[in-house]
Amino acid sequence: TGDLSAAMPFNANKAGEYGFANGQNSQPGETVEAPSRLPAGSTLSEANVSSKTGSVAPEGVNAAIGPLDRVRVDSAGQRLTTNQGVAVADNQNSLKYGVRGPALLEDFILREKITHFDHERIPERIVHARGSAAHGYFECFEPLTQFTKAAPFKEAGKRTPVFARFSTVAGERGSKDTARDVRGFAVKFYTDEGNWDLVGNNMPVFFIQDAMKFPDLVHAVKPEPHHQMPQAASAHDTFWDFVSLMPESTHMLMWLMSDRAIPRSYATMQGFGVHSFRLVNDAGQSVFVKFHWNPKFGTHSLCWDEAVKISGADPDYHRRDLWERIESGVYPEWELGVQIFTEEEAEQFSFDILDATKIVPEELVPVRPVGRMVLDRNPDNFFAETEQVAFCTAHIIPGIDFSNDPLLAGRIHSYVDTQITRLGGPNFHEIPINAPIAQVHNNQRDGMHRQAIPRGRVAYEPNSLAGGCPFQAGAAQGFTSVAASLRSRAEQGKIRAKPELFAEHYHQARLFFDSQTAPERAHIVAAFRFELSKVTVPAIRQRVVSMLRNASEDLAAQVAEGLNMSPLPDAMPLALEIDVAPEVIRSPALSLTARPGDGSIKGRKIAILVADGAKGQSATDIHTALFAAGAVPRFVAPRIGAVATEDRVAVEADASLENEPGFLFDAIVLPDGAGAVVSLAADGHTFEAIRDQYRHCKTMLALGTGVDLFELAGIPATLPDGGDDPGVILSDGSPSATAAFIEQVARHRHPARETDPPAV
Ligand code: HDD
Repeated sequence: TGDLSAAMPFNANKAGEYGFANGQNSQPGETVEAPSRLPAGSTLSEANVSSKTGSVAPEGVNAAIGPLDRVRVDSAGQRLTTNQGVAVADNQNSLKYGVRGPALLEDFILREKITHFDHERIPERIVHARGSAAHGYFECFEPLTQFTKAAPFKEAGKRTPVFARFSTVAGERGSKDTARDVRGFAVKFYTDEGNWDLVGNNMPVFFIQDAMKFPDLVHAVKPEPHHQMPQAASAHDTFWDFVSLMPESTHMLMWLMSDRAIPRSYATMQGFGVHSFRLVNDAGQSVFVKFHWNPKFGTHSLCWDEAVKISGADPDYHRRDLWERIESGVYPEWELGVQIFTEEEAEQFSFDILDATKIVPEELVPVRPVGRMVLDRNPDNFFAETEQVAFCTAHIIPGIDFSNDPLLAGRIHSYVDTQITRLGGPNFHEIPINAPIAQVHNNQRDGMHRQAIPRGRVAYEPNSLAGGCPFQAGAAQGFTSVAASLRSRAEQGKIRAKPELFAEHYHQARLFFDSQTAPERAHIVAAFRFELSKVTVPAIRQRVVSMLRNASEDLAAQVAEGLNMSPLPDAMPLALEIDVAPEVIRSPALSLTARPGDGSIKGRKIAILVADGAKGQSATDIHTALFAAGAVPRFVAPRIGAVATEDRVAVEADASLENEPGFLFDAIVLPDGAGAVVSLAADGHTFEAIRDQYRHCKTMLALGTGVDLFELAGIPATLPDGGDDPGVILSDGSPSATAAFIEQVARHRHPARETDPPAV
């Protein structure tokens, strides 16, 4: 089989291993088309037709697919073999001396299998261990060449393949998705000028200002070392001990205690590059930039009670959501926005743009949309792609550069360094998911797991034996660093210290808190109360409240009250004595209510409760209407399977109240039909589902007699202030009632219903 068509894109002797299955291609000279792996109707092409020139990829082509295709394995129709390609006759029994005799050391098949298994696990990421990822593309809206020569921003419509990974920070690899935590938002751009990793979070600021403190922060938030508790939670003494001694964390704590820390899904959270970076144009001129990802489907969060319950019923809630959205074609999408400002402008700001605990308010520098990212393909294999992907802040390309943010400086070192342990050596860039689509040529050689087979005898430069190749690209094509001046900074020499404005810790914490709506502020208060009530050392609680007094007396007083702390501790002494007046004291852009997205209900999960005696037609009608609106409606009954409907219209429940509890859904529909009401009322899960929906401020629709279930569940007829609750809808099955329901689901929540403690 050695002389297969030279056109085959793989080692012809290994056809089966590389996905050309069924043994069809085992005839010499025969060329067999690989079967398409993509679902019918997919707009993606499997062929990697990118010429790597940077031209616009045709619609539907993802240039990253080709390189990955080379290593895809499809065993359909293939014999089982060892890793050396030796066919295995018996995969059930080890080799023994007689059936009851001892196993033999010579059983290389058993030993290879067990040895490989013994080494299946690699070290999990020290932070962001728990994550989920997807493939997609970034599409540029218009050339940004005035500011940057970076490849993704060169032409309108240009598409750059991406791989994006979302994660929690503190929890281990198997921990729940809905912990209160920061979410990682890391994007690898496979540009035609090399890989660019934008390794951000769903919050635009960070806990600390200097990488020197990162190991301390992580040790404080991780499970406590003596008993390894709690998992995936910041609600414990060591975390609050540390942050209360680090007042620079106050701003980040506001974000962490807000609903931002419990996103509804990865598709509905913002992302931020956090640091100030630089954009550099062809002329070598640079500006500062902050990166923002804004989700098309809006920025939406869970509420705490909901997050806690979900973590029990579906610890994979976010992973599943991302997977299912992509499988069902509701592709997660974000707009990339940039805030661009010059060094001169930055010098006038009341805060230091090198300080990662500060935002640049959107009211000060507007966010300019420059492109969009669409995630449209799930990975084939979690380990090979999601686990082995290595994001590194050091991975930048011509046109992007760093700022002097001291947190970023440490990161530039840390990520490459950690991959060497995690992925077993310096060749992690050759793992397919990490390999650039741009060509790689250098004189780096050898190391663990080297894949490339460099030809020739030259591995040095300068050389004459290889004609001087690979040759230096020169400043016109190659990466050059911005000649960043340290203008207006006095010559200080080597120093371990911070710029003066880094010592102002509270203005932006106040800005965040004051810019929230009343329900959002209430959630922040409740989160502080919850977290600090888990802290066992009273002095730590006191210290946090004394710190909060500097940000907001209102917040501090409410938290203290929630903790039965009286009198209030003195405010923590300020680190910065001079008064710097902030430019912006209210930023509506910081409230989730400012980010409804496209106003659609695409991707929302809606439970349509059904039971024997339900009016099947009305349940089916609402199912059809919700599906048409892009939502994910599911029939949920006391038991899965066929429902004996009153009108004999076929309804099949694909979920039960037991396996998909109500809080997993964004909204609920109660069925028409007196029989169904009786059946559902006999199952306590029904009332749990209805009360959770109400408590979590979700939209609820009762069809016809379904309204009786509201009453039986004790759902209040009005809002606490006596007004009508727009999120509780009674329907006669008319299109207008359905439209009203869809409109209210799109609003996500109805917080006017909320009381603390909850009434229902
Ligand atoms: Fe980090 C992983 C984001 C500060 C050191 N970080 C990691 C990931 C994200 C972030 C999204 C997961 C990437 C993936 O999906 O594989 N980290 C941030 C942000 C920070 C930040 C937005 C502040 C602005 N990180 C930070 C500092 C250091 C690190 C200051 C060290 C000095 N981060 C790491 C790491 C990780 C990591 C230890 C763990 C696994 C990995 O890198 O690949 O190197």
